[in-house]
Amino acid sequence: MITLGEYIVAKQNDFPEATGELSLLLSAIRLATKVVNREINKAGLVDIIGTTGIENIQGEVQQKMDLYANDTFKAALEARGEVCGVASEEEEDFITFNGKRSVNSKYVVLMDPLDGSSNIDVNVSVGTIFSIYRRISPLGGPVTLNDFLQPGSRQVAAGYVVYGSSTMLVYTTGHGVHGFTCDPSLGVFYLSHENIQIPEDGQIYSINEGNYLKFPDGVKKYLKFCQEIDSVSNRPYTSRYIGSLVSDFHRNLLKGGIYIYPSTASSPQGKLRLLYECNPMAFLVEQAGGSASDGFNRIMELKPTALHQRVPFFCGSRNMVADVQTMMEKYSS
Ligand code: P6P
Repeated sequence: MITLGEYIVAKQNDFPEATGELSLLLSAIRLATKVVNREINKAGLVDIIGTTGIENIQGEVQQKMDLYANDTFKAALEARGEVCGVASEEEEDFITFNGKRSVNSKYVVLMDPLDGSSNIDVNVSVGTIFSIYRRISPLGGPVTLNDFLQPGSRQVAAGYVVYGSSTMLVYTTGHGVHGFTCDPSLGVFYLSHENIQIPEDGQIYSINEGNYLKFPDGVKKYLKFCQEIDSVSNRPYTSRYIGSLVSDFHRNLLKGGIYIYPSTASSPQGKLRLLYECNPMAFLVEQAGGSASDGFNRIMELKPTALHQRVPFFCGSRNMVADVQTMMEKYSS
């Protein structure tokens, strides 16, 4: 039984050039995860569920837990001094850390501190998503927006925490995808899923079919393909949609499947954010042997133009993403 901390250090020792800063950064995320996990597990008993009545930059009402998680991750990242700046779904602009160590650190973090938080009130699992880059501005100088607007292919690390029936942290530093499960009696994350690989074919599709009439024709064609009866290709597939990206992604990562949040007539760029939802999930799924696209292009090759930009998202088993991309190209109006 190896702990997350032991694993991070062991993997760091595999790379002589590693300075340990990324290891300390990942440890800061580990600490914040434990604090947030504790609060989520007692949500409903204390006055921490429900909404703040405040809208975030997205125009979505902030949940009390959104702000708690955001503040907890920011504090943990600032305290460790390994990060010079953070961008968050809950912050309109990026945050600069001005501590002595922070200004000379080489990493920036982008995060969705609590994705799917509206599910907390009804005890449905939620998650944290993070993405780590090396800054491109000079060490010691001011953090700039361009430090955050890097294509996903330049990520140094990415991961998520799923606060579900058990709490798991899953991350990659570009050398495979590894999952750690929290032992609540000790508050320790133990390695439970080393080198996760997503099946190249799956039988699960995850999409909000309530928006069917607003979907592009290529998505409509793909959904009908999923529902056809064909024993050779194990169709009809199974529809599973929790309404929590991290939970749907995690299940599909382990079992095979595809998650789709496409553009719709009312949301031409879809709903999910490129920088702190799609890019980290794309890094993880590619490291696990899957793929992630906007329906036409590889997600991690998109050049970001704004912190909170949205992008259509097709992510999961390689052959399933290829199938829907073929239909998107064939039927794109
Ligand atoms: P809809 C949660 O708000 C989220 O960002 C993802 O976690 C989830 O997959 C999606 O939105 C659900 O959106 O429009 O289907 O309710």
